[in-house]
Amino acid sequence: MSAAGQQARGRFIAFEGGEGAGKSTQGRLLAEALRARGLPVVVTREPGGTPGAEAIRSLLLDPPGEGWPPEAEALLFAAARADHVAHLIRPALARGEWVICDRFVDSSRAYQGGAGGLGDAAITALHAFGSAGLRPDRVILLEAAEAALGERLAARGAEADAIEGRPADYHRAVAAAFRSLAEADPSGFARIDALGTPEAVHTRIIAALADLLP
Ligand code: Z5A
Repeated sequence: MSAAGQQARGRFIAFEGGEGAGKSTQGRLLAEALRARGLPVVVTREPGGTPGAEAIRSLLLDPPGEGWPPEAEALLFAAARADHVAHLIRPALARGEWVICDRFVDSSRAYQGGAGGLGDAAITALHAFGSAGLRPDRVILLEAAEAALGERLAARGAEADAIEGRPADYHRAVAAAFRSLAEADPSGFARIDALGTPEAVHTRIIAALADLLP
């Protein structure tokens, strides 16, 4: 509680990057580090994080029928996010908790808006309507060369979902879109080299969050 007796708003950190960049691993390590400092932490993910959004996740990653047209896909991501923001993220922030989210709206901007060709204006308009334009306090963008991430994913050996299974050109366009989003907003994004041991990457992330840490 602040001196005025008001609960301070928590911090909202989103992890972004291509598949296999280490977002889940680094989200877990960050949560452990914050809890060790006595901070309350919620770890969540997109698409998903609430029962409604997890139901939409299944529709997106294992689509029934012939797959979603790009506009429907963007609407489903925005609908899942609206539920997640309303039922989990905003309440946790209002309680003064730190929210660590594996992907958020910048994934929609990079995948559906950039690689999918819908454009940034359409995605930000959906986000303004669905989630009142909520932005993370900082986006941690994990970046690495395509070949290095490919080796990681091959070692993990999991089956690709409907979006992971798209061609290499699509994933290259996603990486380029993330780069331009970060270049356009250098104080909102921290670009982190995702290569090295998980502990080495974690150290870089803590340094990139130093100004937000109590
Ligand atoms: N998507 C979208 O299109 N639009 C949106 O708005 C949103 C999402 C929100 C979600 O899939 C898909 O939805 C995703 C984008 C799209 N598709 N793609 N591509 P997901 O959540 O199931 O998948 P993901 O976000 O791509 O996560 P991932 O593949 O699990 O990757 P990750 O979380 O970044 O990595 P990880 O699980 O922490 O690590 C991957 C492997 O590497 C694992 O075996 C680790 O043990 C290993 N690892 C991690 N760190 C290291 C280091 N430092 N060294 C070596 N090995 C490591």
